[in-house]
Amino acid sequence: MKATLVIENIKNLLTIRGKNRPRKGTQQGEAGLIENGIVAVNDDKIIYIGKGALPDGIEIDETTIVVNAEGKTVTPGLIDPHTHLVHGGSREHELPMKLAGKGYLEILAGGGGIHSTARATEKASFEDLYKKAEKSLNTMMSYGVTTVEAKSGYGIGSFETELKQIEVANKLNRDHPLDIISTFMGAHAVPEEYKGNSDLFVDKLIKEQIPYIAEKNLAKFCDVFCEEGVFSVDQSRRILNAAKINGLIPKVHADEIVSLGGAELAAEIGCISAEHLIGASNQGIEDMAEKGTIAVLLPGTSFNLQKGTLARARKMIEKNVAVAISTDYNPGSCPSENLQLMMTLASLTLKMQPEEVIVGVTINAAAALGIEDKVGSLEVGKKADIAIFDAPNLDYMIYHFGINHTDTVIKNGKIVYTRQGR
Ligand code: IZC
Ligand code: ZN
Repeated sequence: MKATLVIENIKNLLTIRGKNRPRKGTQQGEAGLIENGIVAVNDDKIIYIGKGALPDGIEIDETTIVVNAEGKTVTPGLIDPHTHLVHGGSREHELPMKLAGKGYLEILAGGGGIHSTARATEKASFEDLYKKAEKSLNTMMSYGVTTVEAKSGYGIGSFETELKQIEVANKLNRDHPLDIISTFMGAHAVPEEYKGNSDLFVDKLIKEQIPYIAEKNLAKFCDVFCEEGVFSVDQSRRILNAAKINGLIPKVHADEIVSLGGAELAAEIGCISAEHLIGASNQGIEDMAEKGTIAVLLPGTSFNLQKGTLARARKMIEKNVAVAISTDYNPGSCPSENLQLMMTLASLTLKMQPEEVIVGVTINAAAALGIEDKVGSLEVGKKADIAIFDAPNLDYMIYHFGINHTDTVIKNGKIVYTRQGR
């Protein structure tokens, strides 16, 4: 078979090969390293992966693109499974308040936070939102990311704004080289007019909005901000059950700030993943392990909230919960698109070993999005989504932090990003 693209002389090739399923326990640390590796691609698929030179039967000709990865590290394209990609405005005005001791939930309760982004998102035109999100996607791509999840949730009290956000994400999925997977998060904050009467808003979500999103096939997942003063565990249960009935796959922002029993709820509902989990209880972790709920941890958010609280990644790995890592890119609690930085934070603050981290941003992140059979590892037949980093090994990439190590990004077998001056 003819190769359209070959990456050769790869010092450290992290394949993450193995079964297409989330890695738990000791398997979380199995990154499938091949030294002096080579990868061949035909069109958008991987046709060979191994050591040294190409075998007979894989042909190259003058049209084949050959990339020399001498001294570099190659991984599957990174996957960011939790972002609030599409939004208007920014919230740097919260920084001085935060430094003066005002908490995230306090700012939200005062009509700021998510509400302030909702106002900016409502005002922004489709084109404005598209351009801003496109810029963020380009930044993510430059950090080696090839697939991104994008949540709605800034149309608080305006379903029209929710639809605008989702349509921007879905149009970017069609137009931009990266894959963008949409999540409906209508339950992100309680609209002003429903304050004190939030059950009525939950009714509206269940009876009108979720069925509409599902029927028009606008999103794959449905998420809820289950948090003190936002949506209670009971309300989240109702919303996520409605999502399931309508064919949307449930996810939940669980135990991010206050320990409410969100992890237990995620397991009870059969959510594909539970996100944040900073305050997840022992029981919640056990329940998630039993049900196979993936933990999506967001160490950049813990860093940015500066509360000194962290998700218990080691406990989760020990208990056989598959752990994924994400940016949580959003204008409030984590205004950063840099997944490489989150990899370092996962390692240094959550005490995850580099192999556990790379699994967390590849196959486990893919599994949190239900796409582990197509991406998240480098195997014959899988999509040729590949990142080349200018780092001699994985440990170096995580240890030398705060810079961008990306050399080249390949999406669907095509080079979509090359570092300037390479
Ligand atoms: O805009 O603050 N946690 N939702 C739940 C967010 C963070 C996004 C935001
Ligand atoms: Zn989030």
